[in-house]
Amino acid sequence: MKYSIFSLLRQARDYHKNWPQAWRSPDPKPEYDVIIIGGGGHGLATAYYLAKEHGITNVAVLERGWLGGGNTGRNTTIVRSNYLWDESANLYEKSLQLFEDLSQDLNYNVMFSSRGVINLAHNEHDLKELARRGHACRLNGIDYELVSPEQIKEIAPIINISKSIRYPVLGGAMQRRAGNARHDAVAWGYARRADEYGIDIIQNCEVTGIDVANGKVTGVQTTRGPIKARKIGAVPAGHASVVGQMAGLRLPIESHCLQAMVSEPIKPVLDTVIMSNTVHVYISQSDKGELVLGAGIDGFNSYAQKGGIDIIEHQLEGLCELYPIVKRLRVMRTWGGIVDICPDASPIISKTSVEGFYMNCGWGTGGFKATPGSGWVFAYTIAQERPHDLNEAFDLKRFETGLLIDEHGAAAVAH
Ligand code: FAD
Ligand code: PYC
Repeated sequence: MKYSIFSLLRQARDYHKNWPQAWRSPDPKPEYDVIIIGGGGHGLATAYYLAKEHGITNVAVLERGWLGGGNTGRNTTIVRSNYLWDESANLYEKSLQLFEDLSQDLNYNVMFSSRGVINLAHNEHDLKELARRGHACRLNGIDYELVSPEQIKEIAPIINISKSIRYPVLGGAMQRRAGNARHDAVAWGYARRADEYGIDIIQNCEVTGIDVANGKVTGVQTTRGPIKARKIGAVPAGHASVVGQMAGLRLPIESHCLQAMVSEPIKPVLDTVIMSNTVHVYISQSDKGELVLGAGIDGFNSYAQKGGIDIIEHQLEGLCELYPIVKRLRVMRTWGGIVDICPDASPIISKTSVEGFYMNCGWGTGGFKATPGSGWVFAYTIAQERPHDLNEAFDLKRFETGLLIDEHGAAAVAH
């Protein structure tokens, strides 16, 4: 749909009356080829790639709330692929490459901005870890270069590189192709294109049970009645253990709250993203001018989208020291989302012991950047009934074989 400037002004005057819906709001059909549980970015991307790459369109996405109301709409929008191990580097790099063309592919502006992401080093260990990760990334063809404190100051003048602060900046590493994308636009873009393929996106429809007969899925129980399905892909970030249990699975996942906050909007002062594992803080500036300020996870397990004030206090202490400008700003709002974390800080994208039941979860604090890649490989896995090379290592079996993919260092916020 194209709008002229006059029609946009007319719509504004008329309070956006009569705008066409970006996607339909259908009632559930009695039966689908594939049901996707979870209408976050990953679930919607999976539905889109099922249709686009595999021609499977008799699909429903069931969302218990509203699209993007989970972690999709709560994250701090950082996109990068600077992971340590080959398996992760390849998967996150596929995702970054999909992000680079996503606005064109979806015909929807997801506002991907490759403004660069810098990881800070505050001690000798950090410097060595970043050097090692830089080498590993470059061996995988991923850009990630070491930068000095002076170079960082030139890129981001608001940073304090004094040697006398508690955690001085000794250096860092930068992925220049990394950056941000607009989180809700990613969900809406996938939803709109999935809808155009005829996929049913059904909001306010919670899955309350998974029907299994003779070791095979047959459908789901929902707050809008039972629905039959040949295959079910569960992408319920924050509630993976709960949904897994409905199919009799016990997953190696812990759920924690992860908090973030934004300041009042100010003029442009920062056009990159800076993260610090050691101090548990990160910062970027949104298009609206707000400083987006992140923290580490809350230590206790929880399903409440609300965290402890001590984390925010700790986060602000670190931020004020590293970026003194923050002291003069008002905080506009804080929020939390529930992140599901595996013991190796890597996701699960896998077939399960129940035939026809597939799980995509455990993205922890870092799944937004993976949205396109995750949807792409999960659609392949569901359609072909086997993993793609890119997600084979992320199978549930790794918790039996011990072939874990330890990405705690790359996960960016502490767990
Ligand atoms: P969600 O959007 O949470 O989608 C899952 C959906 O499943 C939800 O909408 C939920 O309602 C639905 N659901 C659950 N159970 C059921 C059920 N029984 N029936 C029906 N529907 C159900 N990652 C990054 O890469 N970069 C970042 O900068 C970043 N920052 C973050 C900051 C914060 C504060 C938080 C909380 C997370 C951050 N993340 C980041 C992580 C990222 O947000 C998640 O890993 C990612 O969004 C998870 O995938 P999703 O988008 O599909 O999840
Ligand atoms: O994975 O880059 C990331 C991230 C940043 C903040 C939370 N997660």
